[in-house]
Amino acid sequence: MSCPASFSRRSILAGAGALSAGLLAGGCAPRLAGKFTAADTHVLDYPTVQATIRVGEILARATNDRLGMKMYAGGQLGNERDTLEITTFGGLDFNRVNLAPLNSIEPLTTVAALPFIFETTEHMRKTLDGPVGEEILASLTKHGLIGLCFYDSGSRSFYNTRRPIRTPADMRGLKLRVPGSDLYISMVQSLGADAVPMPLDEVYQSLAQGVIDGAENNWPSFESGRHFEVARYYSLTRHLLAPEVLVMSKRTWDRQSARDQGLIRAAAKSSVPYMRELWDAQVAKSMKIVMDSGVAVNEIDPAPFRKAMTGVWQQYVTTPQQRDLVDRILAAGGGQP
Ligand code: GTR
Repeated sequence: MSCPASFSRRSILAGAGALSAGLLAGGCAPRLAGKFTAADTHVLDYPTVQATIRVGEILARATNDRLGMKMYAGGQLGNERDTLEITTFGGLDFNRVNLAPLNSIEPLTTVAALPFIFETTEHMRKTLDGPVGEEILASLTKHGLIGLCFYDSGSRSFYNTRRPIRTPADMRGLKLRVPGSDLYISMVQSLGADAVPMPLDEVYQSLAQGVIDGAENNWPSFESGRHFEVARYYSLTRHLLAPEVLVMSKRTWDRQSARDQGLIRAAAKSSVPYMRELWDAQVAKSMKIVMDSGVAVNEIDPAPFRKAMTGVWQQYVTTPQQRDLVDRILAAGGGQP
């Protein structure tokens, strides 16, 4: 399987991460016989990476090594938008991404990325483990992706180099990085800040050089990207509990036997509790590293943030199917946001 030439060129032009010359030439991950390829933007010991590797291990065990997986971690194959495109074309088999890059591809994914839609982690887990989650995963099929499972991503909050954020007024004039998603841009703008879409791997440098004042992310990403070394204010808005998602290329999927498809789905599902265990431990570890470094962490009153962001819901929830999902998520959490 090879990637279309036009895609390779685009990846190269986009400077797709730290690809080796060989990978760049082909635009795809090299394949080992019988092994699937997988990509993740995070470093090897990050929970999403470890959980995806676990999927490969389960498959290898179940098939006596007939199936398996080679993981390209740390954004080796490019940022999430690039690797998603590669996955769609079948140049990559598995890809673990955040929902953000999928927002512009599939409107149903925006529902789980609405600010303050999930009350708690339990609410998020319960909803996405059930029919709502399955519907969102299934909506990816028409885009050439098989949605296998959701992984935790904790809650995202704002950090910056300038000041603690206590009310939306404190955000005015700040240049804040967001992932490349219109929804994220609108969220940040609704709070009065300037949104700067940018791949994750450019954030540290941009913070250090003052190109941006801050960003928003969960504890593990704030810590593992070393952003906390530069952005010394972390304000716990917890505006998003949007999950991560593990997808497979539909092209690869269609080549598997029904039995192997069943094994793949089961392996992905069984990696979820493992991921959550790793995730909870990682949040505690990252929180300690950040706190010990002396970052000023503050709680906020979420009410004015929720209020300022209601327009975002109106803007992005536009179809009956989205409204239905929103209603079911809210009902599972006990009512209105
Ligand atoms: C992280 C997430 C990544 C990526 C990143 C970002 O929390 O795990 O997949 O989306 O955020 O902000 O780009």
